[in-house]
Amino acid sequence: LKLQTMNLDEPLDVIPLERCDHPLWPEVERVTMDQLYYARLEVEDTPSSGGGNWELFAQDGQMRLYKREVEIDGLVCDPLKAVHTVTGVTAHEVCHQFFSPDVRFDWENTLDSMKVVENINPNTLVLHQIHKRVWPVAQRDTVFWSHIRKIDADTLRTKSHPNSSGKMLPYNVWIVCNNSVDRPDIDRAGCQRMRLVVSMCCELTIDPPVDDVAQITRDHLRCRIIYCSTINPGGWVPASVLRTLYKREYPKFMKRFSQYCIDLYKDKPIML
Ligand code: 6CM
Repeated sequence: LKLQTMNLDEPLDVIPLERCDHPLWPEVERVTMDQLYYARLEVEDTPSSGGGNWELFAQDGQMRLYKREVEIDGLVCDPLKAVHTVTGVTAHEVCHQFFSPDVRFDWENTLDSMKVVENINPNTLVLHQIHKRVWPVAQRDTVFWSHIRKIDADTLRTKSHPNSSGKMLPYNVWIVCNNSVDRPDIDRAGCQRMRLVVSMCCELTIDPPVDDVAQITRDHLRCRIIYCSTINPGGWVPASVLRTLYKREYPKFMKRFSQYCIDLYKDKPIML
């Protein structure tokens, strides 16, 4: 097991893992890679914000949540970035739980229903979700593709100064990317359709480093979870209702979901 250092702030070249003829595939590739790059930028370095424009709105131990206040056509579409570091789980395990529809209701509590409407390939699904109604606004639904992939350390290459930041290269990185898709054919069931771009990017570090993978125990696993979300509510919602909801629900989600993963895997073999 070779652990190196790299500059995590440089753009990344990532080799596509598989080919697929589905018409959505070029978008899946592009958005997933964009989200990987965006997630791994430190909050101070996000170019679209002019740098350092994130507002820290919640903090608890290792967990930090930031937002930028953005309104489009009068609708709150605040980008959110949540960063948490947990021990005892791998990037693969955390992303697997976030991706897998089979366990969605074990940790997700904003949903009334979820249906897989298309299997693009084993790593890519299209889902229709109906979210719990929030008073006093119309109920929302979403239709989005969801894609999971592993980014090997070898496929993460920097353009220059690979060791300049002195950060340890993760053992591996996994990402799940969810992105809305236009599907007017899917019945809204009386809901207003929201649009979302969501990613969960997980960086696994082996700490302390070991010479042989066989020596790794759960005590060596340090997983940095970076969750990014931008939701367009798609129709009228009072700004204060939405911002209050996000401020309350996102920290709860980050804590609940990460603890769910830790508890689930604590006595199981490690899935690197
Ligand atoms: O990312 C999360 N869950 C994924 C799997 O379900 C998926 C869903 C994203 C939707 C996020 C919606 C957030 C707001 C939900 C409130 C209920 C709707 C009211 C709308 C009023 C306009 O990516 C975890 C989502 C955690 C949310 C706290």
